[in-house]
Amino acid sequence: MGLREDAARLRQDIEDEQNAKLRIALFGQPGSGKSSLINQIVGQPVARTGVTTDTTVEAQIIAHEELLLVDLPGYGTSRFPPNAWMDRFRPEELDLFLCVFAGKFHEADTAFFKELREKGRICLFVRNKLDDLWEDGRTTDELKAEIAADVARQVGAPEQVYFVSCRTREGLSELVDGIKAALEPALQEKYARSAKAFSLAHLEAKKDACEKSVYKYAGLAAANGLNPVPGVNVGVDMSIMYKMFAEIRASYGLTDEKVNKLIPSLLPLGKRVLDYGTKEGIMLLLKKFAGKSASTAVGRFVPIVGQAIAAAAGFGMTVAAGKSYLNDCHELAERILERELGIERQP
Ligand SMILES: Nc1nc2c(ncn2[C@@H]2O[C@H](COP(=O)(O)OP(=O)(O)OP(=O)(O)O)[C@@H](O)[C@H]2O)c(=O)[nH]1
Ligand SMILES: [Mg+2]
Repeated sequence: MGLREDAARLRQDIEDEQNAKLRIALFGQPGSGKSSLINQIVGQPVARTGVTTDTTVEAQIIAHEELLLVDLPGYGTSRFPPNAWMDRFRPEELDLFLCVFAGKFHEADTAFFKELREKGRICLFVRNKLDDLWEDGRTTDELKAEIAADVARQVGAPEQVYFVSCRTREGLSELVDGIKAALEPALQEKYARSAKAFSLAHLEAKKDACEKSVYKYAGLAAANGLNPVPGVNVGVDMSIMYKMFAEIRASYGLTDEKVNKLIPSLLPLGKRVLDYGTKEGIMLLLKKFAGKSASTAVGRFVPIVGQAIAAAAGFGMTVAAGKSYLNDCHELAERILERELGIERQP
């Protein structure tokens, strides 16, 4: 296949990937913390939370990167008797469900869970407000075991229950890993790219998933290279490079606001991430890597980008620029997470 065909296929591939969102739905009793959990998964305050319940009647859909988080209204309430509810929400169009509860576990949730399982859907139980779990004279482990046994009894089989606290962030790393493990590989990559990392292992998975995108975008930018990079005799599609850089930054949650609030020792790296994310910055990086041929590491990506693109003049340069930016974003995110986790770094 020629360059033109490779580029058309790659463009379609990127487009399809972007359109195929990972859909995660949350259901459970009012006030159990569904909206708070959405904010934790995304790593930004995207959903409205509060002590008063505005009894949601419509599903609220929150889009974040490659994720669609669906905040479902109460199932089994008078307004939504179970059948009408099922007709309306088409669970088969959703990839994964989280049954969120706090305090007492409700039978309506079990009924919905069972129906989801019958339809072959993935559903995980999340006991939120772990920080509130307390009873005089009993240990937290005893209380957890009791809750898990209650869930198992109602469902009719042992079920893993994820105990989390949106307040202390305890258990969120395990939940995020559990969600990822339950998904098929292509969706795992989406999840790794879009969800906030609570562990260094997740951050590594994020890097791997982003790297794959870098090759795709770099390939397309090189194949579409109409605008010559000044001083370099190679054209690169700058709008594609710009999109790639913005997506990498977003995947690591490195918003301008977050970067500008960094502690002084991380600020230089933060500024680099912002500066190289501009059109001028990207141009500088491209020039820096001009003449760089695609390295041997490209090998496993050739089937993805195609032979013609892998051999294109600007490909080595666009890949190197993208990877350099990915490394910067990764390093910054790693330093931020290490601080959050209280890990000391040797100077
Ligand atoms: N202590 C504690 N409070 C929490 C936790 N998670 C959420 N909350 C609080 O619980 C209240 C309800 O949280 P929301 O996230 O709005 O709950 P929701 O399930 O979306 O509620 P509705 O949309 O009304 O159904 C808010 O005041 C939150 O701050 C937690 O882990 N621990
Ligand atoms: Mg809510």
